[in-house]
Amino acid sequence: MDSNKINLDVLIVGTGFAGMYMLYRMKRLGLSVLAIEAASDVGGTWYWNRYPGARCDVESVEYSYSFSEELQQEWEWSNRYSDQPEILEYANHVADRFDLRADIKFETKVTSAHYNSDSKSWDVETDMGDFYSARFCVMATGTLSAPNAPNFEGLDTFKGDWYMTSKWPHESLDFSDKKVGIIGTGSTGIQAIPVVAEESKHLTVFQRTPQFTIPANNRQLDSDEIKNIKDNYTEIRKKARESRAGIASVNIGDKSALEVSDQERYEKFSDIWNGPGLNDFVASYNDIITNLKANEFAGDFIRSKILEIVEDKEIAETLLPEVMFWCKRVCADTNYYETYNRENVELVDVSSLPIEKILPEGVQVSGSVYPLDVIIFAIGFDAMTGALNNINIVGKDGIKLKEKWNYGPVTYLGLCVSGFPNLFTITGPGSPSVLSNMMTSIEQHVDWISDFIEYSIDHGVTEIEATSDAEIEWTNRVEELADNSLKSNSGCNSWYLGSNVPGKKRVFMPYLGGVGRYREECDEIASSSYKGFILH
Ligand code: NA7
Repeated sequence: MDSNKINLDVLIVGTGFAGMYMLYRMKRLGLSVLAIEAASDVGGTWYWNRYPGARCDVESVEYSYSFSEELQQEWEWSNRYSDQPEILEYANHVADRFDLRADIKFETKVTSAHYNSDSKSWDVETDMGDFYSARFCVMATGTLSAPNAPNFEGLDTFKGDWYMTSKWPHESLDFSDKKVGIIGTGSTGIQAIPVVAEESKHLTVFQRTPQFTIPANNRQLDSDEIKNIKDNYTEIRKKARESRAGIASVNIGDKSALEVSDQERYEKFSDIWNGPGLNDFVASYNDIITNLKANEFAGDFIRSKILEIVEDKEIAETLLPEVMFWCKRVCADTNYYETYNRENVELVDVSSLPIEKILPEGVQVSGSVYPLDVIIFAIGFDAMTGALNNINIVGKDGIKLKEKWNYGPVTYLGLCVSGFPNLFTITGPGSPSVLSNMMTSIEQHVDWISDFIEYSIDHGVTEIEATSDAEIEWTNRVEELADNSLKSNSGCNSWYLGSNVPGKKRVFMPYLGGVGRYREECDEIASSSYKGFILH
């Protein structure tokens, strides 16, 4: 094995937006670096999730790299929220523009990574039989990249075709003469349902938990708007980096929802519903996500919209979310509730009576069979830890990361783990990650990791490791923030808590303090010669 081993300074796992930027930074440092990617091309999430209607719900001008002024000036987004093909085109453009592909090994999965305490490096193996020894290993494996496989009794007997939204085929599919069923009404299902309804003969939606969704109000960007953004990019990016969610365009209200009249609140919610939409809605008042009453106002407004939009009273009632607003990730949609007014769309409530089994001819719920030619599974991901745990990561003294995280992930800053030296996790659990504009958080993590690697090289440091004390203190802080939030305390289930994966320990995984505050904490640690780390 050793004779075939390739030595590297840095090995990166994954080439979504995190891995691509990490690769760019490492190349600029002149290090020997390789990125390993399971897909046949770059793009991560945007490579895999090609389902109809896939679209970003952070505005494209902000869901884009800021590290290159030339790149942000030359790239032209067509829409306020670009669709998956355009975002993937952007990822490809970046790969070409910065000549990244030469240092990426595609169609290869990293299967294991063992820390070698003698060489102070990571021994990494792939499913293609490659062996690498890398001083630093950077996990850019994504936070929503390990899909939950459909585990329904009888699926193997189904006579039609079935697809997972997260592994959508590359060829186009024609549903025009098909009876299609979609299982799952999270962000993915809510984006896919209106489009599949238009493209299919009949659509049956199997809904377990109704979700809150707010119109995306997507539209084309005009040239004046684009010019204005490009002229002001420096300010926009700065504001995003200092904000709570990593988005500059969100205007956080300075009032409590409790201090205004019902009429004023209704008008404000209506304006946001018809205008900026999702992210501004969450930020409309300063206590929507902290005060139960304020939160109820937001939830009640959306419930009233559902009753107003959906013509059939019974269907409307079935669509009303009972959970707290913002407990699950709030979705952004295009014509979602309106879709239930179509004659070819049927809604099946599988909350109290779950899907029993899949038969050759369709799906059975409570003894009734829904005949289908196609089933689409939009049933979510093993979020934040799934992709990391799918790799056999073994640290010092044979500790396995998966076992260390049996009771929930413990990290220092969501970036490093004690017992796993020279290993970094981009947007890992314990960082703002999925609660923010991923681009803002990815760039911040990559910059911080790159600076740390450069520092260690400049200072002759060969091993860096988070201390156990720093890790415990950080993990407790993440937990405290969660304990003080409605998001983890309202009794609802969400993938943030891991409660969508059977057997997964229920722990609120992301850091809730906001990206601005988080960045300050990371910067302070870096400027104090990396407090909380042991450097050898
Ligand atoms: P989500 O948000 O986890 O949604 C998955 C959906 O699938 C959700 O409605 C689930 O219902 C439903 N589900 C899961 N298992 C079943 C079974 N067995 N039967 C019926 N329904 C089921 O995943 P998404 O892909 O939509 O979104 C993930 C994130 O990706 C999104 O938030 C963005 O950040 C991008 P449940 O709510 O668990 O009752």
